Amino acid sequence: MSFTDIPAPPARPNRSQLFVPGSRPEIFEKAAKSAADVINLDLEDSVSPAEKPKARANVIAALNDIDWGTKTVSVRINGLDTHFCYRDVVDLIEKGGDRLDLIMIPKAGTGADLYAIDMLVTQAENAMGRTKRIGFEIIMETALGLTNMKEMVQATKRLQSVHFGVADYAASMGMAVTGIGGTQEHYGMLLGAAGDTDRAFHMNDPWHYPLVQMVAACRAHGVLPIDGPFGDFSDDDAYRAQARRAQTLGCAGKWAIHPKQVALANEIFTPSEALVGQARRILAAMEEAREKGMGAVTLDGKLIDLASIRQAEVIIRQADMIAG
Ligand code: 1VU
Ligand code: GLV
Ligand code: MG
Repeated sequence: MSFTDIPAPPARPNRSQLFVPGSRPEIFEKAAKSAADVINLDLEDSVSPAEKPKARANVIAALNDIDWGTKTVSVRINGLDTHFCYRDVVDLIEKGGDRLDLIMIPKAGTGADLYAIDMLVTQAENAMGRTKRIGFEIIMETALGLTNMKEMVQATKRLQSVHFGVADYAASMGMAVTGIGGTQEHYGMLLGAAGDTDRAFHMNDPWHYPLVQMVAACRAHGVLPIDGPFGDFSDDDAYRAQARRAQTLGCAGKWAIHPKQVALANEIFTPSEALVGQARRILAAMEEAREKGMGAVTLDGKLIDLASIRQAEVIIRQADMIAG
């Protein structure tokens, strides 16, 4: 290990993060009763500009009046390039009571963006005598944000999670894409040679690179990496596929932009019994190996060694944390 300490990420489940437009207060209770780990009351892109003040008032009322149980409650504020932003922060803290856990900063581009919101939040918290400190989430969803990931994850101790905002990312990168996440049929390579018949088309994943950049920056600094939205909520199989690959790459959860996606995210980001069982077998086999003075042994015909312990512990820690 490096001599540099890596803090542990927040020990709370973030498998499913259900988004609710702030302009639809009639569905807030449904969100509160859902099985989502985190609720995002949105003031940004699901709310039209004319509705922003009303949505802000709805969200403040919901923070005060609705029983959110043990859920983590987050509000996505408007971006730093809008005049809605400062008012969102100030009103949430001055009028929203103590229930709010997190503020999500969209389109974060530099460490200074987080610094600016931190300053505003700190002033408002101090003025209100708020003792429960608000955590931050940011969305990596611009070319600038991608290139400044390393700086952003170190910008404030308030940061708890980074989210991959695939829709705005595509726009910011100038990608010729209309859907929100998912397979992009033109992003691939033609196999074989000119003149071959039936040349196979090898599909690639256009989201792989930013996702891995995000996961690495997060995991190096004790921040949770979360995969963002998948727009086609009628396609459960495609959602599962996207979520599974995000989990395989190290993400701790994924957004749900419709309530039916909550169960899918919880299913995928809860380690299966089979996986937990295998992790426990590895730990038992390695304990036996240790007693015999060995660091590398064979389990099911495959090598396991001290690194296998660390892999198994990741899975068991996650399962234990979810079991509560
Ligand atoms: O069966 P019921 O009538 O009792 O309930 C409906 C509906 O009210 C409810 N529902 C929700 N409940 C909680 N949270 C939600 N987000 C939510 N959405 C719907 O579920 C029942 C079935 O609903 P539906 O299939 O009739 O869906 P609707 O036509 O009402 O709404 C569909 C959309 C996609 C518009 C809605 O789910 C929604 O607004 N989702 C969140 C959108 C959002 O927050 N976007 C921002 C994050 S994504 C981003 O920024 C970039 C892409
Ligand atoms: C989320 O905000 C996105 O742009 O995908
Ligand atoms: Mg966005």
